[in-house]
Amino acid sequence: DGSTGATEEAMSGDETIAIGFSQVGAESGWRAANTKSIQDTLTAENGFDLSFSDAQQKQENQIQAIRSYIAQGVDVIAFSPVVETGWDPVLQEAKSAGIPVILTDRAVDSEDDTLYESFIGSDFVLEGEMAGEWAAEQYDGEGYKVVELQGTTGSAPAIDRKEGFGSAIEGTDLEIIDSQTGNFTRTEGKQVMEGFLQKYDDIDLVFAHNDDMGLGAIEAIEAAGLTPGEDIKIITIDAVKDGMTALSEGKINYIVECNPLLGPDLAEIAQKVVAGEEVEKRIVVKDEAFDQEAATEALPTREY
Ligand code: GYE
Repeated sequence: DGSTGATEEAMSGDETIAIGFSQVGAESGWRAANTKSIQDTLTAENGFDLSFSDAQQKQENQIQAIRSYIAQGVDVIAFSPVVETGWDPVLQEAKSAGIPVILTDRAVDSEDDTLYESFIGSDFVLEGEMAGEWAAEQYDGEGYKVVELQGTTGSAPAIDRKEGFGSAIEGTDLEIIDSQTGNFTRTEGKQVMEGFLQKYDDIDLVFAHNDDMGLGAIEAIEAAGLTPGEDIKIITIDAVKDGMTALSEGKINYIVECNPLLGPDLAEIAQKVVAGEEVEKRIVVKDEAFDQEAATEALPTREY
């Protein structure tokens, strides 16, 4: 009857979770897929009222967004920190306001782990190690020169992927002859690779911290009259559609996956946190790796 319906409506109204999400930016295909996953999951239909903001890869914009979510009095704040350090003051403000914080994708470097409830994301060190192990297998007995395109300086994936790769090739004949940031974008990846190609004529392999920078490197290599995937091998991380397409065409040689579909885990953890339930402090997303054949097979059903 009518009154029951009204009660149900009032109840579901009460349960709507106001969530503020501060995204890193729109720097890559991975980021676009991550944003879509979050926006498609944190919907009114699923009981969320989402405020979303894009920080354009600037920490000050993220701090400002988090402060405005605190002022709005949302039920929960989630964000993907562009860099690792410098978050304690604003996280302390959220804590004082009684608003729980969930980290997605990237970690913060803080000694106080009571400043957030949970961190959902991939193990970037492991991704770097997987990339390094594959690179080490490419060694042809003649010394092997590697250039590295790093992600955004100070970001968790750039720090951890560099570390993982470095430790996996330690003690091998692979040598990282140069390493610079391309800020996770195609444009900067291309620019940095152009510089490397002018400086060195003996590059064997490019390790790019994401697909987009690898795709930029392909453009630079082709413009220099070389064949990507043959004259210079390329390994990247992410496995988004454009990267997987280049892999299936043989322009990239190997990709370690980083799953961007974090929306469903975030929704679940946010519901639990708001309901006062215990949640796991660290939720590790599992990743695979692809060679040309596996990419060709996976592409038709790939979601992102
Ligand atoms: O690899 C890159 C994006 O934080 C895991 O950020 C993410 C990284 C991803 O720009 O493409």
